[in-house]
Amino acid sequence: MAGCGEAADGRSGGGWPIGFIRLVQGDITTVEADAIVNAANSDLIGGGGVDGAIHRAAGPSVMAELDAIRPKIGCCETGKAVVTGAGRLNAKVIIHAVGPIYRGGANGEAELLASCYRESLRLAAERSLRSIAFPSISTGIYGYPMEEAAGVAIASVRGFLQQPSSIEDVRFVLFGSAAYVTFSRVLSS
Ligand code: AR6
Repeated sequence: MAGCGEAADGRSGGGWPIGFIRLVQGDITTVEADAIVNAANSDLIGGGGVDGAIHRAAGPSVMAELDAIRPKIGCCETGKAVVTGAGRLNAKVIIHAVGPIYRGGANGEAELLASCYRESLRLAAERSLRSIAFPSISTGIYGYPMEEAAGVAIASVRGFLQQPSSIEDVRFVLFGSAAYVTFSRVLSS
C-alpha cells in the first residue's frame, strides 16, 4: 500500500538545500529509508500497533538490542528516543521514540510529541543519515487526536529542517486514508 498517495512540501531557503516533507499512505514496515521511527513505550518492551508490526517485520535482533539497552538506561523518557539496528527492515536503523499518552492536551502533550520528532531527527542527523520515515506517533493506542498531532508533527519537523543537517527526506507514513487526508490538510495549511 506504500506510495498509493503522496503529497510533498518542498522547501529551500538561503541557498541551503533543506529537506522535503512527504506524506505517504501505507505500512511503514514496507518502506525503505535510512531511519524508520517506531512509536514505542518507555519500557521499550514492544507492544501493539506500529510497534508490534515493526518488531514482527524486523525480527528478533531488534528486541535483543533493546534488551541490552534497557539495563543501561532504565527506561526511555517520554519525548526521547533510542536507536537500534533495523533487523530485516529496509533501513539502517530504527529509532524508537516514546510519545505521550493523550490526557486532554493540557498536560504538556504537544511539547512531548514535538520532542519525539526533534529527538528522532537529531539522532538520525548525528549518524549522517539522509532519509527518515515516521508513523503518526501517539495517535493510536496513546489516543492523541490526529488533527492536533499532525499540526505538532509537521511544525516540529519544519522547525528542525530550518537548520542545515544531513536530513533531506522526511516521510510521514500514514496508516489509512483518514490519517493521510488529515496530514495533507495540515501540511497544506
Ligand atoms: N505503519 C504505519 N502506521 C501504523 C502502522 C503501520 N504498520 N500500524 C499502526 N499505525 P500506535 P501510539 C499507526 O498505537 O499511539 C504500542 O503498544 C496507527 O494507525 O502504534 O504511539 C507501543 O508499544 C496510529 O495512527 O502508537 C506503545 O505502548 C499510529 O501508527 C503504544 O502502542 C500510532 O499508533 C504507543 O501508542
